Amino acid sequence: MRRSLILGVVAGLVALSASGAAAAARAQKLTVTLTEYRFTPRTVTVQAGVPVELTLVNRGSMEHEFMVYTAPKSTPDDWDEYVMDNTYFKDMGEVEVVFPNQGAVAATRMFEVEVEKGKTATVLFTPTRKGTFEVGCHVEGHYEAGMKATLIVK
Ligand SMILES: [Cu+2]
Repeated sequence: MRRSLILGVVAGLVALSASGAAAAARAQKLTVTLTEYRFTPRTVTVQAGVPVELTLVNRGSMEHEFMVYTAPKSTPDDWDEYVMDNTYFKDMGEVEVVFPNQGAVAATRMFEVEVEKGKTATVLFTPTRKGTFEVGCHVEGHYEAGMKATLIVK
C-alpha cells in the first residue's frame, strides 16, 4: 500500500515536469525596455492561452514600474488603488516574477512589478482575457510624462 503511494507521487512529479517543459518550449518570449519615460516597444501583442515570458529591462537611470490594467475612463484619484482593482493579472491564477540573481516571487493578485535601474525582471503568466489593455509606470510623474504602452491579447 505504502509502496504504491510513493510510486504514484513519483509518477505525478514526472508528468508535471514534462508538461512544464512543453509549456516553456512554446512560451511567447518578449522583451520590453523601460527608460525615461517610455516603454519600448509601445505595443505588445500576445496570444491568449499561451504562456508568456515577458522580460522587463530597465535601461534608465531610475526605478520604473510595470502595471497592466483596463484603461480608466477618467484619471483615477489614486492610481495604485485603481490598478489593484483593475489589474490584468487578477483572476488569472499564479503570476511569477523572476529577478535574475535576486530570486523570484509568485502571487495570485500581483498588480505591479518594480524594476530598479539597471535590473531585469521576467514576468511569467498565461493571458486569458482578450482585449486591449494599458501598460503604465506610475512612479510619480512618469505616466504623465508619457510612460505608457499597450498590451493586446488576441
Ligand atoms: Cu517610470
